[in-house]
Amino acid sequence: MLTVWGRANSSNVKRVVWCLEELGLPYERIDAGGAFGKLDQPEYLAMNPNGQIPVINDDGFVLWESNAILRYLAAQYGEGTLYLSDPKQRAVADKWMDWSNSSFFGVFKTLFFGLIRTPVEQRDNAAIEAAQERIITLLTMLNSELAKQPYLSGDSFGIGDISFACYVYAWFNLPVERPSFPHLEQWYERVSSRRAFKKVVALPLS
Ligand SMILES: N[C@@H](CCC(=O)N[C@@H](CS)C(=O)NCC(=O)O)C(=O)O
Repeated sequence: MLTVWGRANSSNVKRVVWCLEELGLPYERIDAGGAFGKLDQPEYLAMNPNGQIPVINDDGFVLWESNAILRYLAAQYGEGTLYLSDPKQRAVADKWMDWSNSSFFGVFKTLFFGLIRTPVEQRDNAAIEAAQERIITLLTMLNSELAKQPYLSGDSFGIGDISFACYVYAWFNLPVERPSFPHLEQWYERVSSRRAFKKVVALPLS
């Protein structure tokens, strides 16, 4: 059976588990990271020398980096559904997956870690405000893009949506002011109404 290592409340682990649920694949998830530790243990580092979650082992095939895992799972088990075979259509999802990890999370982490993991007296409020401003600029751009296509994977739901929606869940649950983004909100309504999202993603932030 396929095994996933990583605590349930990590956005990057949620991506992978959500994908497995969408594909209907049996899997076992083993807690690691955060309070569960293990990431510096030799057995763990032998699987992922980068010392982070998630990692999967699919019948002896070990893989880390959450977006690479999504691409593998979707190509191996969801060809034509979660990941399309046409290179141009596939590239649409790929673009948003890369954007979510680089442009978006590169800034969002300041907001998330600042507001959720840092005690009030230790917060860098100027950095948090600057990150909030930049995230609004990025989401304004994304909102315009979602006026042109229903999903980040193109015409239908796919791994581009799974990858980004875990961060958007966090955004909608942070104690920040949120301007109205109608197209983003409609997309979020579509993806968050999925059974697997409710089961895997909708957990308290920590
Ligand atoms: N680019 C990596 C990032 C992995 C990452 O940052 N993982 C975090 C959790 S989301 C981690 O391992 N943190 C240490 C911990 O949870 O103890 C991926 O997408 O898999």
